[in-house]
Amino acid sequence: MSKNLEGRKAVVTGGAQGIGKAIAEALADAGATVVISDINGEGAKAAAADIGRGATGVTCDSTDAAQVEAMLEAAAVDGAIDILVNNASIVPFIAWDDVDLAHWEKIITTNLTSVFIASRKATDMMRAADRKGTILNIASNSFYAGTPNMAAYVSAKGGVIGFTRALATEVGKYGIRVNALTPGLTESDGVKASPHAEAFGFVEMLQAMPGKGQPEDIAKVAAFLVSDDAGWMTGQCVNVDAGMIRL
Ligand code: NAD
Ligand code: 4PL
Repeated sequence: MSKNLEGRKAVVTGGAQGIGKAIAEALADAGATVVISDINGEGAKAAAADIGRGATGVTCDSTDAAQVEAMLEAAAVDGAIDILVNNASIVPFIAWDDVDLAHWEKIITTNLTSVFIASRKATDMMRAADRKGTILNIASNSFYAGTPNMAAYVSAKGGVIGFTRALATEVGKYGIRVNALTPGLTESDGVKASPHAEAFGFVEMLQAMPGKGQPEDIAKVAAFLVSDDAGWMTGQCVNVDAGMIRL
């Protein structure tokens, strides 16, 4: 991996484990200084220690605007960060008959409103500091597939893709890029510990290529999208799922 993120300051939300941790590691490999922000602060600190290379971990609930604003202020170098990866999410497995308003609101808040909160603050800071930063939002290919047992989640991820397109339009004039990435089913810590783990056989059948998606498979594409090599890409949603969905 080339050191194409040398000198960049990055924040990865929900990076204590799973795909977020792999993204944090890939950005650090590419030379970025990474802040892992997670509601699980102990996990964030442990992940940062694992990754090394100046990575740090902080406790931050992505749904709490005051916490997110303070976290981004603390992470800023000369007034802004360079890279924000909105990865923190709840990945529920819930039968449609059990989806009530409380579940719906919790998932929309955690998986969609959190993306607005961090993006609002990060782009305001980038503009004030005249920084051509970039945001990457982690959505899901379940938006395309309408995957069962996660109706609120699928809806939130669709919102994330819509917001990615809208925000790219709003901040493009400042040189700020905003993209999304849709992983397919991936063997993250969260998925391994959930009923989703039982879906790999079925999902592999739908993929063009065999195999279980790994956090590193997602992280490599994430590192590209936040690099200058993707400098002419914004408002895009890149699907990374061994060809399960062929857009
Ligand atoms: P995971 O459950 O392994 O990790 C999620 C992390 O987010 C955890 O460390 C958790 O503490 C943190 N988090 C949850 N709520 C938070 C909050 N309010 N504030 C801060 N941090 C919070 O998840 P994963 O499987 O690695 O998923 C990472 C991302 O990838 C998510 O956006 C998920 O929707 C997406 N995704 C995952 C898969 C998959 O199959 N694993 C597929 C498509 C998309
Ligand atoms: C295809 O985002 O995209 C299960 C669990 N299966 O979280 C996901 C697929 C899951 C997905 C996802």
